[in-house]
Amino acid sequence: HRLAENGGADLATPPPPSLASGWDNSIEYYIKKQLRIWCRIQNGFWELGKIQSSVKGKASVVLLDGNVMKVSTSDLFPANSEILDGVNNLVELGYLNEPSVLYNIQYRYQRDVIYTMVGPVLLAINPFKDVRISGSDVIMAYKENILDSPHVYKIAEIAYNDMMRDGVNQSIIISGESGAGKSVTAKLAMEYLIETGNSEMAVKLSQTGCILEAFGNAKTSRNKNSSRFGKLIDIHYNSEGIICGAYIHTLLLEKSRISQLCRSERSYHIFYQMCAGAPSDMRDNLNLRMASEYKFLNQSGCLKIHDVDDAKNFNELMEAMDALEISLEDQECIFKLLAAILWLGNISFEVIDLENHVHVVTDEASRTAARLMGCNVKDLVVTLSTNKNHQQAIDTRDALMKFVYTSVFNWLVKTINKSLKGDNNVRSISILDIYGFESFQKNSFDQLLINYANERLQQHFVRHLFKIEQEEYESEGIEWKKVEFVDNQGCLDLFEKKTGGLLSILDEASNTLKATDLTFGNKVKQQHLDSSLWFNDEKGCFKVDHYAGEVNYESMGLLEKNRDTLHHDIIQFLTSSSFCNNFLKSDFDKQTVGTKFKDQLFKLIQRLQNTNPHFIRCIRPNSKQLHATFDKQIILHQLRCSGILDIIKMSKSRYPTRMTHQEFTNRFGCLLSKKSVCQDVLTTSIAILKQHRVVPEAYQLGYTKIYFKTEQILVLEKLRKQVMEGGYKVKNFFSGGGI
Ligand code: AOV
Repeated sequence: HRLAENGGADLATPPPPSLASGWDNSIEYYIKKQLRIWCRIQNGFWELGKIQSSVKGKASVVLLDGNVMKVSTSDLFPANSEILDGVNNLVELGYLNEPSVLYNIQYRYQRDVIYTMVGPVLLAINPFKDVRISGSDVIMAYKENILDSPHVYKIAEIAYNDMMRDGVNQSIIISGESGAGKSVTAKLAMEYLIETGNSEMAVKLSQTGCILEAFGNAKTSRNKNSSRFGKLIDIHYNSEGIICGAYIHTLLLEKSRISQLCRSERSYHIFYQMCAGAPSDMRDNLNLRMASEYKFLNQSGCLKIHDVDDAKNFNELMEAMDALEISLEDQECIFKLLAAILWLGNISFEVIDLENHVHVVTDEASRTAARLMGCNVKDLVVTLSTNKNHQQAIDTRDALMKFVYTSVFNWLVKTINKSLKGDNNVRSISILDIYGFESFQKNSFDQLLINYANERLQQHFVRHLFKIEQEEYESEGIEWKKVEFVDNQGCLDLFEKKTGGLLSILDEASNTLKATDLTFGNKVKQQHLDSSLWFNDEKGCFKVDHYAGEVNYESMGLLEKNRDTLHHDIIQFLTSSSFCNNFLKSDFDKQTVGTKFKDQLFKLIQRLQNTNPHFIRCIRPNSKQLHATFDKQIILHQLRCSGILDIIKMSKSRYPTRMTHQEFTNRFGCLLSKKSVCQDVLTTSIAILKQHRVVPEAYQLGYTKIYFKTEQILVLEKLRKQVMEGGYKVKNFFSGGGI
C-alpha cells in the first residue's frame, strides 16, 4: 500500500522504473499531490524538492531550504515517500534512481547505521569511528534473533546456517577499495564464527590476526593499517559445527616496502613495534635502537601513527606467538633476522677505485647485520660489494633485505598453519580479504598485480550475481527483464592472454637479457595500439581502464620486479649462513613473480567457485579517512563501478527460490487434493500452484525448474507443515482455499 501510494511498484506489479528515468505518473500528478522529487543542481548532485509548476519541459521547483529553481524537467527524478526513508534493503525502494539510492544510504549512515542490504549483497560503509555495534552482546543478539538488521554478523550467521543445513562449503567474499574497511569487516565475520563454533582451536585462530597484521600490514597514504598481502582463511568445521582447524592462504606480500618507502608511509608494523616494545634483554641482544635511528625506517618522515601504541602491540604480538606455540628459539630467530634487516639498511658504501667500484664500510651496521645473520662480516662484504658500483651494491643489499623478510613472513604463515591443523574436518567457511583496488600518483608493479587481482574478484562477483543468473533464466526459457552489466573480461584478457597479454609480454621481456623497461613499453604499445591502453612515450607509462577507474602505470622497474631473481652471490651467501637455514631455505624458484601471482590467484578463485558465496561490498565514504563525512561523489563512483546499482535493478526482478519440478512436486505434492491426477511433474507443479491460487507474479515456470519470488515459498512451506502435522486438510481443487 505504501508503495502504491508513492506511485511505485511492489513485488506483484510489473518491473520497477529504470534508474534513468522512472516516472510512472505525470508531472501534473506530482504537482497536484505535492510529492517529493529530486532536482539535479549545478554540481551534478540532487536535492529534494517539490514541483510548483511546469511549462514546456521547464519546471519551477521549491527546494527544502525554500529556494526556488527553474530547471529542465529532464533534471527531475521521482523520489520515494518519507515512509521509505532508511529501508534495510535497497530493493524495497519504489524508485531506484541514483539520488534515491544515495539518499537512503546517507540517511542510515547519518544515524550510524553503516550496513545496508542490496538484494543479497551486504553494503558496509566505513564509519571511521566506533559505532558500537560489535562484540559478544551483539553477536548473542543476532544468534537469538533479537537483532535481524543488516550486519556482518548476520551474513556470517547465514553462511554458518547454510553450511550446517546444506552441507555445502561457504565463502564470505569481501571487496572494496583500499581503506574501505575490508579487513575490519573480515575480522568481525571471523569474530562471529569463532564465537559460534567455539573451541580451543577457535581461540588459537583468534590470535592469528595480530601476527598477520604486524608482519603484513603497513601505513599507506590511503589507510593507516593497510593489508599488503591478500588472504583467504578457511575455517574448518567438524560435523557438529565446531571449529576444528583452519588454513590461511596468502597472496603475494608487497616487497617494495622493504627498502623503499613513499613519503608519510611506513614499512611493516612489526619493525616499529619491535623498536618501541622490545624488552631490554632483547634490545641488548639485537643491538636494537629506536626506529628513528634506522635509515630504512626514517626515510619517509613517518615513524608513528596517530592513536597507535606500537609498544603495546608488540606485547600482544609476543603473547599471540606463544598462543600459537611458536617456540622461543624460533621467535628469537625471527627477531634477529628483523633486526638484521634494519642494520642492513644502515650499511654504507665507499668508492674504492677509478671504475667507481664500492666497498662496504666495516662499521657497527655491517658488523651487527653479519652477527645477527650468523655469518662472517667478510662474507657479507664480499656478497654485497664485489665488483659492483654504488647502485648495484645498493640493489644487492635491498634484494637481500627483501628476501630475508619475505622468507620470515612465509615461514610464519606456514608455522601458523601447522599450529591450526586439525582433524575431523568436514566442511569449511572461507573468508576472503585481499588488498583493495589502488590508484596512487605513482603506480608500479605492486599496484599492477593488486589491481589485476581485484579485476578477477570483480568478475567472480559480477558473474556470480548476473551472468549465472541470466544464463539460467534464459536456458530455462522464463521471462524476466534483462539487465545489462559490465563484464570486465576485456580487461582480464589484457592481463592474461597467452599471446599479447600484459603478463606474458612482461614475462617475455623479463626472460630476455637485452630487454629494458622501455622496450617492454614499446612492445605493449605495438600489441595494443587500439585497445584501452594508452602511452606516454617519454616516461614509458601506460594506462589501464580498470572497472574501478583508470590507472597509470610506470614501466620503470617492472622487469626487475617481475624477475625478482636473487643474485648468485646472495644464494651462495644464504646457503652458507649458519643458523637461519630454517627460515631462509627456499627453492629459489625460477618462475616470475607475475606468473606465480596469476597461478595463485587462479587457485584461489577456483576454491571460491566451489563454495556458496556471500558477498560484502565495503565503501570508503571519503578520501581523508574522516568520520561523519559522506562524500557523495566518491561513494557514487564506487557504487557505479562495483555494479551495485545494477544489482538493485536485477534483484527487483529476481526469483531467489528455485527448485526442479521434481523437487517441487516431491515436497509439495502433499498439498494436492487426491482428485487431481497428473501425468508429469510440470503439470503437477502447475496443479499445486493453481489449487492454492499462487498469484502469477510470484513465480515463473522454467523448462526444468520453478522459480519463486522472496517469501512466496515460505507460505507453501507453512501449509506443508500444517498438512504434515495433520492440522490442515487439503481441500478439493474446486472448493477454494487459496493462499
Ligand atoms: P581495507 O582492508 O579495506 O583497506 P580497513 O579494514 O583496514 O580497510 O579499514 C581502514 C580503517 O577504517 C581501519 O583502520 C579503521 O580505522 C576504519 N574502519 C573500517 N571499518 C570500520 C568499522 N566497521 N568501524 C570502525 N572503524 C572502521 V586495504 O587493507 O588498504 O585494501 O589493503
